[in-house]
Amino acid sequence: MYHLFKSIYLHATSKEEYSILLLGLDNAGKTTLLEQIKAHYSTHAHPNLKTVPTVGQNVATITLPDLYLKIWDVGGQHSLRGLWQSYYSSCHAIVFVIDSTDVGDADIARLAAGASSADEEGRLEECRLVLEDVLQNQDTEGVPVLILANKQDREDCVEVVRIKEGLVRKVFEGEKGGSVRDSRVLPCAALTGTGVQEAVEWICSRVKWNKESRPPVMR
Ligand code: G3D
Ligand code: MG
Repeated sequence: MYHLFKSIYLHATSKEEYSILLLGLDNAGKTTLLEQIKAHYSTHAHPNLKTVPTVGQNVATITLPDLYLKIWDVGGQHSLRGLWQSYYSSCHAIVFVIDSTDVGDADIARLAAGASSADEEGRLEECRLVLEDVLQNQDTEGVPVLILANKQDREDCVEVVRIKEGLVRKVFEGEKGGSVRDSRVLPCAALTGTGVQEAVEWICSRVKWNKESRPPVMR
């Protein structure tokens, strides 16, 4: 009887926990985004916006009314990207952060037209290859992917619609786009916090939607 009551109690007091992986090139704004999310969902924290290049990982768990999100910010430098795949099989959603000031509007137009990328100014080609690599990995199959066009507060940013049409759609619909999955492109400015709540809301709805194929951990 004790065990029955204990398991009923534990069931009633526990919540689902989902792991979210923040990916993207170095300097895209992943750590800033994590700090904004932490500040937004706790009552007395101010975001620590003085980020330094991430070596290793930052992790934070935020508490929402009906679930926990455990968010992993793993370094985006080239040398650290090899570590990403060890997180794929246990994550419930991926957030891929793009620096909208470092992909070049003219470069996107060239990519959309199928031209070569020889004279790019930004990191569009690197960003495309890295995103393709994430989508192609079999451990990310079926995982919802949110693409965040970050730094939309800057005047020199490329608009979200251009990133969506010229880069993301091309990658997702290309032969290296991987399996069919839930995906969305949203604008955001991690530094000011604009778009952060919308991003978290999208993630929550999609991990719940996908929970039969990627069940949460109960905490
Ligand atoms: P990373 O973790 O993806 O490597 P960081 O990136 O979060 O460390 O951010 C890299 C730089 O981009 C930081 O500037 C940070 O302030 C800036 N940044 C991040 N998000 C935004 C944004 O939405 N808008 C603007 N304008 N800047 C942003 P520094 O100068 O510290 O290198
Ligand atoms: Mg970082």
